[in-house]
Amino acid sequence: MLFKSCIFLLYFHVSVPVHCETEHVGLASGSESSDQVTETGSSSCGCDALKRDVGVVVGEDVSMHAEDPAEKYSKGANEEMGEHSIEHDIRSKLVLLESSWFFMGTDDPGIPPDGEGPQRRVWVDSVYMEEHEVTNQQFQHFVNQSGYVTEAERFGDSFVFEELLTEELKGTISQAVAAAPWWLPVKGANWSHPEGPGSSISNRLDHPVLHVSWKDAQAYCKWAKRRLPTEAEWEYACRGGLQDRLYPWGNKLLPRGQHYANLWQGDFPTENTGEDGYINSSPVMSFPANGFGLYEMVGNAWEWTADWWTVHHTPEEKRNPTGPASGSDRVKKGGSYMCHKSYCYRYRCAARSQNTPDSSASNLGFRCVADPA
Ligand SMILES: *[C@@H]1O[C@H](CO)[C@@H](O)[C@H](O)[C@H]1NC(C)=O
Ligand SMILES: *[C@@H]1O[C@H](CO)[C@@H](O)[C@H](O)[C@H]1NC(C)=O
Ligand SMILES: [Ca+2]
Ligand SMILES: [Ca+2]
Repeated sequence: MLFKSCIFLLYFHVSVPVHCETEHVGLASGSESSDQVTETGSSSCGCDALKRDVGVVVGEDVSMHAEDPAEKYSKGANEEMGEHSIEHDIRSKLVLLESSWFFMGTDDPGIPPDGEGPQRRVWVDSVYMEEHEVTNQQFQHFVNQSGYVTEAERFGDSFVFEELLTEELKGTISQAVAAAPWWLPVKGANWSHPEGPGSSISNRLDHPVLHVSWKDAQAYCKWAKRRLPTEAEWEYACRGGLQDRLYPWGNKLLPRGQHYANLWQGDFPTENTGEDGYINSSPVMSFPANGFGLYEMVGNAWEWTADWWTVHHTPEEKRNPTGPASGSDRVKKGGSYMCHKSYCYRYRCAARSQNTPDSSASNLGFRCVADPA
């Protein structure tokens, strides 16, 4: 049985389309390993008429550590960037991504209404990318130095996945998102208290910072003398030098039976087996790096990009595209630890989703890039 939900969150007086996802209930057994999904149905938010029939690539199809990623770190760039009077530099190491053409998007979209296609030739200039998602500790360093207050802190709440909350806390929350009851607006949830009052990040300083809005991410990157990646830069980075592959490591979700990303195993949203080792976020660099030496490009935390959201893309080749000049939502990429194929097949490099810039949630973070000096 298939059905679909498009979720609109009421964030103050703004109606925020947070998810527009296909529910696929009653997966045939073995479908998880077949890498095939066919989605049909309709809804009110433009995500109707989903059809998909992706061929499976079998066999070992892994391209990781093609060469030692460490060779790609630019010592020079990392040191140079460190000069900007940021003492005790705990910003992420940067990995050099050489300028190149690559194929962005796909002609075989997993979720067509998301604007994953068409596949198009895109040039990106050389850029340095942080090797992992910005961590709680790094964000804490930024807050300590700058006194920055995040939007979730100013608003007084943020969205938390209900399975992470105690029954006691859940009992105090009446408002929920109709079509996505697993998202609860929790008063006092913020980056340093990810599940609200009583929770803390003290035992997850090396996890991605969460509950940060697009503006918060911008502020961190600016402070770090860096910036958010464009969607094109992010996708080029995700692909790790591979062409036409679903994931940063190839086409097979579980090469040699191994997990290459922190995703969801089990029946969403009620059963999370944590087969990959984590039911929540994981420490950064817990899973193998891609061919460029970048970690968790898919899974763990969704990552904000600089671009405004649109689902319309020209098939013509472009150089350093930056997305539309304006919009209401920003693009996020990579999926999160909450993504399961049955409802959020978005842990692919071509996949994309969006949120209003002031949105924050317990599965959304970011990383920055730096331009060559
Ligand atoms: C930030 O400040 C707090 C309180 O002084 C301190 O406990 C924490 O270690 C600091 N974090 C970083 C990353 O400097
Ligand atoms: C962050 O959340 C904690 C716990 O709910 C709360 O006590 C604190 O005031 C919040 N931070 C800010 C700056 O609002
Ligand atoms: Ca997991
Ligand atoms: Ca990620």
